[in-house]
Amino acid sequence: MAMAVQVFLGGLACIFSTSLLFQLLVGPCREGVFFCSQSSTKGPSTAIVSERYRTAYHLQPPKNWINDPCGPMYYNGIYHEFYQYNPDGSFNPNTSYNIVWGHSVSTDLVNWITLEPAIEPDTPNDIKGCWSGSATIVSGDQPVIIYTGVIDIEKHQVQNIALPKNRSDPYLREWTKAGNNPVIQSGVPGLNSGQFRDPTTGWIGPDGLWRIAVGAQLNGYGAALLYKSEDFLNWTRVDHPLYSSNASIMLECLDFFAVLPGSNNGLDMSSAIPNGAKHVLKMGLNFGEDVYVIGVYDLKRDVFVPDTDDSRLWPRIDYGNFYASKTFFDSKHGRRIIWAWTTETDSSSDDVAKGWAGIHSFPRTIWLDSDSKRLLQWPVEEIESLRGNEINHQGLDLKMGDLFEIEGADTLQADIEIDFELTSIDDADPFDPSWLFDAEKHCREADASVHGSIGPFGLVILASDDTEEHTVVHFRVYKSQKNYMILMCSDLRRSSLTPGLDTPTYGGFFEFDLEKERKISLRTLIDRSAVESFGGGGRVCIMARVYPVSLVDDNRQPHMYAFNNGSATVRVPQLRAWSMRRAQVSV
Ligand code: DQQ
Repeated sequence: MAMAVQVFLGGLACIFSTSLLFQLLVGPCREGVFFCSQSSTKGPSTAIVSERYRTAYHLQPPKNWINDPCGPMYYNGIYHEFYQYNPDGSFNPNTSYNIVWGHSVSTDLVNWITLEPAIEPDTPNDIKGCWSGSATIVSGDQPVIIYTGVIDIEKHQVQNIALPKNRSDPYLREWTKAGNNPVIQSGVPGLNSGQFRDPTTGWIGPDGLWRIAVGAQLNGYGAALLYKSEDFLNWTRVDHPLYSSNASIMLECLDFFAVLPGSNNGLDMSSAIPNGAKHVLKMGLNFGEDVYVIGVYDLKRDVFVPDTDDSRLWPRIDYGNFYASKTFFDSKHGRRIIWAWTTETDSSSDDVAKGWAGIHSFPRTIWLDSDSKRLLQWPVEEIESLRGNEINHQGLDLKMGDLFEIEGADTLQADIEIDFELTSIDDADPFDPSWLFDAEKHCREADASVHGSIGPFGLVILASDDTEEHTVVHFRVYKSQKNYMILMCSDLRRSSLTPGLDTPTYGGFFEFDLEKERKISLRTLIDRSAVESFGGGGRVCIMARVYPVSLVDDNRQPHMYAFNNGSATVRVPQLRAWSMRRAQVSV
């Protein structure tokens, strides 16, 4: 390939283009590639314990361990986010039985005030831990939390209610547990009382009664048990589950909500749901995968009927490090918002040394595509208040092997929006439907260094000067029988030279009508150790955690590039990148 090296100077688009440089940046370590250092001995083992990795605009409390988001709600002008929190340190409190509901409040979903924990294990109904749950605003003005209490060291579980002590406190700082707790006990034939948790937000059924679902293991399978109540305090079980599946032995952190195809207005589950709405059941499968199923809520039978029962084809809410997600209806803006827990991918001793572990993904608006096949997600627009100086490029042509350095933004804290326009789609490689069952494998095998007809193209971010460390987010385009299939990957295998980190390759496919729309968009939020990407307008989302040694060792800015390594030239009609200011996430 011809050697050409270009840089962006004084507003002129200049592009690096050498096969060697290209391989150096995006290829995984391969034998015989002289610059590729497989060994990770360069990085000090304590490299992770650095303030440089602490995120600047993703929610986390000042210190300690957090996991699942719990009971998010908007009430009287304030957003509330509760979360599983370990008051004793930055380790997983699973065996110390002391997990509480941490509490943060915000007026804009960007800046947060950390309050005292809202619910702590101090009654026989939750003495071994206050686990996940939800908030419902009953009768328009009464917030009610329903959560799982762990009652003994065997981790038997019951469901409890907590109410604000003083509704006129704008922050709802103190919560009182209901006198009739537990409001729901296990006691169901075939139910494993050690796998019975995470009650959903309530919704009103056709008979005017409240309903909630509780995740469970029933007769060895995952089930969403259904309960009804007139007053939200006294609950009776409906004799059949809302849904059950053998896709997992347990359904964790259920979420059930209605959506209108093609409309990004959210629907309030406490009100009547308009005709034409679909329902979504979000389930945590196999203790680590958040999948969703679109379907119909059959009001007569009071069951959820999924559009497909084939669990192998259920899409993930996010194909990366993203679990225990929870949505809520934001009545201020009439939208539905989702967020999730994102783990650290270092060791637990590193977490103890850092003094913090776990963040929440940035809040995203979530809605249903017009064809009712896919949920779309996009960071809430309030994020734009953090945008600082902007870099803007137009009309770049990326030929095979081209790398375009994006300079001038803070590459450690950035928001990048880039469109890739396909000049020709005739030569797309054929799609093999079996790839749908393991997109990650496909991302590993056909990584960014492997030429394709259309793609790979995307971003190389958090790259060290010598490029030995870098993270790649990229697309490949395939032609299927009916349409085009786009693979989106987030490849972390070279994200850090520190040994012992979990550095997977994440991936997901989405269908896209390239005949109609030739542009595939990529938005990536870089927040130090968090890389949160939205492909195809939010059809596939991938959250990732990375800890490049070079950030700590050199204390300098990493590099960021747009690239193309497919035969077809890809146009970039528009590339915008903003430096992101630090939010006040833990005041
Ligand atoms: N985390 C909570 C459980 C939930 C799990 C305990 C999911 O309620 O099922 O911290 O991460």
